[in-house]
Amino acid sequence: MARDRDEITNVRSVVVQILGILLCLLVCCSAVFSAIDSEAPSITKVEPPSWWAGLTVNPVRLLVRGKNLTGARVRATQPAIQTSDTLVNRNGTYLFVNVNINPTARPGDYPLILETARGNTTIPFTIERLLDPETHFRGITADDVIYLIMPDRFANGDTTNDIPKDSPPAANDRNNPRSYHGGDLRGVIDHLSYLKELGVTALWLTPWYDNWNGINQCDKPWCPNTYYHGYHAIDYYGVEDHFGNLATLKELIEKAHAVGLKVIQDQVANHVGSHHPWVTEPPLDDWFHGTLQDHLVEKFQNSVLLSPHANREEVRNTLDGWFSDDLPDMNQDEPEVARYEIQNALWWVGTTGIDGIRQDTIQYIPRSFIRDLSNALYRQYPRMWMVGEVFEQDAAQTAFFIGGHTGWDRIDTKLNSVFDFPLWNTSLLVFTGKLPVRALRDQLKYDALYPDPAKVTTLVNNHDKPRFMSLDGATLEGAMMHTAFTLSARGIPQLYYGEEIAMEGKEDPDNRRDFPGGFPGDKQSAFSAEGRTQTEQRMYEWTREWISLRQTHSSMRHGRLIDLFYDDQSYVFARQDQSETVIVAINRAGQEKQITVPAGSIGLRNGVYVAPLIGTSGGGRVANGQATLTVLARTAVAFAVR
Ligand SMILES: [Ca+2]
Ligand SMILES: [Ca+2]
Ligand SMILES: [Ca+2]
Repeated sequence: MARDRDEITNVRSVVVQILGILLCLLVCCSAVFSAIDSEAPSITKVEPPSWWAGLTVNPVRLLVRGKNLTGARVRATQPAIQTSDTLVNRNGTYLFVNVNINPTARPGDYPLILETARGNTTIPFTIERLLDPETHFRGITADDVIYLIMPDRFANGDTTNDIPKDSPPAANDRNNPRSYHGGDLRGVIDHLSYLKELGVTALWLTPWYDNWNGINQCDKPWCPNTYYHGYHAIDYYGVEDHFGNLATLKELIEKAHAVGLKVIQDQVANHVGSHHPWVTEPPLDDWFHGTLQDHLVEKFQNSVLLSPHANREEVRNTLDGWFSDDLPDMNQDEPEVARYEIQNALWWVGTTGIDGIRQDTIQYIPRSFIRDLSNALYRQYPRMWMVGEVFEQDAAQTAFFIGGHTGWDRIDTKLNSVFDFPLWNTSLLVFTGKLPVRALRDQLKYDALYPDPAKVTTLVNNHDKPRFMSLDGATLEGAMMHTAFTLSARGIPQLYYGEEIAMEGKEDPDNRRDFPGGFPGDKQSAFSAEGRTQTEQRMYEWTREWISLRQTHSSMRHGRLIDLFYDDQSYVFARQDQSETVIVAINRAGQEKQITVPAGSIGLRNGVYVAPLIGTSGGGRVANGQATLTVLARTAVAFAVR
């Protein structure tokens, strides 16, 4: 028995040993297989995901994000496209490849095959149908009146997107002015008729790029906060999930176009958000100016960008520094970055059919890149329009950045328009009683600096500054004169949502309150006359009338601006084109004023009658080359010749 037991024990131990070896083999082999598996290439993002046949930019250069891309080759699966010039970054996490598209290629799917020694994978890529250039990409002119909307704060048309899956409740709290409030693209679609009725012709939406859904906690006064405003992109090709998706965006643009409203996209080529995946894994070492650990911090010494005498260090700080130490600054001097951003701009235009671009913080982008971007846009879309945010009170600086002339650096940015912050600021000061009214004329004389002052974009206000009604010294009459002046001066006027109902709001984010009536549970709706208070209705009607006046008088859109009279309390100017003359008179004084203007100097014959088009002020007959106009207290009047 003992021997038997020993034999059994021996047999058992042999079996156990064999099983052990088998198990070991199995474990080792699966480890080897999984090692091969984990080293196979995989991709998570393709930018751009689509392009067009016959475009001026061909080949298009794809940026592919993934893993294990070292040594990758990329080949096309159909003869209509060819690939070339593959470049993979040091970590094998990003691959660049040119895709040359035969101009006769038909729209459809054109997947590419990516191969390495460890395996292969597919890069999805499609060729899209071109949108009709007659009804898209139409550009913006002085015939337009722009209306700025912050989608999160205008109207909530779809409550199902209010809290995305990965977004904590605190990030979506209407009680926190720095949280998402639920407004979206559907909300804009739902209120197109309101905008149409007001008379505006173009909508500028603050950025719709996908932003981070989380909430920042910090010990600064601006925390907790979110990126509801859209200026901190984590995906240059994505639509913010709080706002909708690409299909909703396309629907908005098509529906806006159908009722005669153009759409302007807010693009941010200067920087991305701090949560962008590039921040920890940049596609190239010089993708940004500096790295998360080591970068310049923007000191906002903006005038060094204008001065030919600035030293290199202060210029680099302003151009390359990270905003608030937080926003990774794109390096457009790296050709791959420049190409990526130009394609991105063209992709949004081609994909959605937008009519214009507002370029954020444009002065912190190299001027040579502004020029290259402008050229690429107009080469493909000749009517396309871009306005740059050069947030300066010095007209020399805003004029330096507009296109149509060459700066001391021998660069013409080709930029269509810049916001006229100098005139806006003067107007705010005048109509809150801090400057004499003649300051308007004194500011306008610097139009000498612009190649074509009619191309600047004038603004009533925007989302970065307190609303008129919350300024020190503000009155409803002041707001009305400010709006009338902005809508009748040269340039392309831009309104800001809520100013037309005299909304209040101090510094950001108070100036971004929800539009009344746009959100579930709102007790009052300013979208209809019945819902507006008396003050709101008065401001709304006034704004609508001045827009209408502008739309029905070509001289107010395209005419020369001619000074007729200016003193501490009043300013009178003509807008005149070949077909007509409109005279605009502003009287800030607390009493009615008789103002005599040199009507003969602008070609008005003796005997004609200058009659008010708006308001109840009195006109006058031209005699001896003069006309005496009666302007009531604290108002603006437009007169035409009868
Ligand atoms: Ca919503
Ligand atoms: Ca998001
Ligand atoms: Ca920059």
